[in-house]
Amino acid sequence: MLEVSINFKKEYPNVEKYYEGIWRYHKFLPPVNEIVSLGEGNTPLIKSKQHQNLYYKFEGSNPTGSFKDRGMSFAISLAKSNNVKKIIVASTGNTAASASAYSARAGIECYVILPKGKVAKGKLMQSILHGAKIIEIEGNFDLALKSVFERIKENKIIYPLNSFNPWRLEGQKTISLELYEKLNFIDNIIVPVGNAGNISAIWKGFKELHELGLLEKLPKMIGVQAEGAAPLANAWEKSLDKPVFVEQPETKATAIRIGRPVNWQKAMKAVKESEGFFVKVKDEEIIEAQKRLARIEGIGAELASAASYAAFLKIKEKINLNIEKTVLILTGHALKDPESILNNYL
Ligand code: AN7
Repeated sequence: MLEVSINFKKEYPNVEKYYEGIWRYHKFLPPVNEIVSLGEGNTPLIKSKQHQNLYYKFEGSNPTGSFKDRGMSFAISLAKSNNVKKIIVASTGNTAASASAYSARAGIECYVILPKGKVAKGKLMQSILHGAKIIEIEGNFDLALKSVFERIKENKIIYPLNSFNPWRLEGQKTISLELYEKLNFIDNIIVPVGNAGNISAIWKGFKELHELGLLEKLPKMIGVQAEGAAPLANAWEKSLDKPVFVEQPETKATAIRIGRPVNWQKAMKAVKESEGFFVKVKDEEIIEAQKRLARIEGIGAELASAASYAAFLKIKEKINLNIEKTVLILTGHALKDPESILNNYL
C-alpha cells in the first residue's frame, strides 16, 4: 500500500523545496534508495485559445522531449537502487531516447532495439548522443519487443524497461497527479495509444486519487490510434473484448506504429471502467491537427501527439464544450521529427 493521505498544499507545504517534478509525488511512489532525475514532470498545462474548457498537457517539455521521462526517471531510479547494470528496451524512438539519457545519468549500460528506418531522426539522434548500444532490426516495433523478450530469457542480467515493466507506469501516473492539482476534476482525457502504457498509467493515477477520497469524479479515458495501427480502436468499433492485432501497422505517426499493444488488457479496462472509448484518426487528420496546434496555438507537437487533437476535432460534437473540462495529452515534441514536417508540409 502506498503510504499517503495527502492534501498537497496543507500537509506538504515545503515538499517543493526538496523535490521537483515527479518526485514531489514520492509519497505516491514505491520507495527508492537513489533518485535518478533530470527534472522530468511539472510540464505546462496550456489553455486552448480556440476551444472552451480545453487544455493541452504539453509533455514535449520533458528533458528528452516526451512523457517517457516520467516513467524512465522512476524505473531507472529503482533499477539503480537495485544495482542493475544493463537495461534493454524496444522502441519506436521516444522510449529509447529517454532510456538512453537516464541510463547515461545513472551509469547503466543501455541497449535499444529499433525498427530500422522507422524511427524519427531526432529520436535516433538522442540514443546515439547519449551513447546507447543501438540494435536495428528489419521489421516493426512488435518484432523489436519480441526480440527483447527473447534476449532477457537468454541473458538474465539484462533488465527490460518497456512499459510491460510496471515501474514505468508508476512514474507516468504522475501526469494525473499534476492535472488534479491544477484542475481538480476533469471530464475527458484524450491520450494517443501505442503500446497502451500511458493511458493505463494515467488511469491508475486517477484511480489512486479517487481511492484516497481526494478526487470524487473520475474522467472518461479516450484512447486514440492512427487508422493504420488501430488494434484497440478497431476492436472497440466491433464491440470486441480483445484487440484485433495488426500484423503490418502503418502510419506516419511512427511513435504509435504498433500493432500488438502489450498493455492492451489494462488499457481496455481503463477505457471501460471510465466509460470512455477508443477512436481512430487518419494520417491526414493528424497532420492537419498538428498544423492547427502549431499555427493557431503555437504548440509544436510530434505527429503521434497531435493525434489527440485530431481525435478531439473528430468527436467534439459528443462533448458538451460549455461545461465539460477536457485535457489532451500532447505526448512529445515536434523537434523529434523534423523530416516529417519537411516531407508533409513542403
Ligand atoms: C509521442 O517510444 O512506444 O501507448 O517505444 O512516443 O504508452 O505506448 C512510444 C509511444 C504516444 C504511445 N505518443 O504511448 C516508444 C513508444 C508518443 C509516443 C505514444 C508514444 P503508449
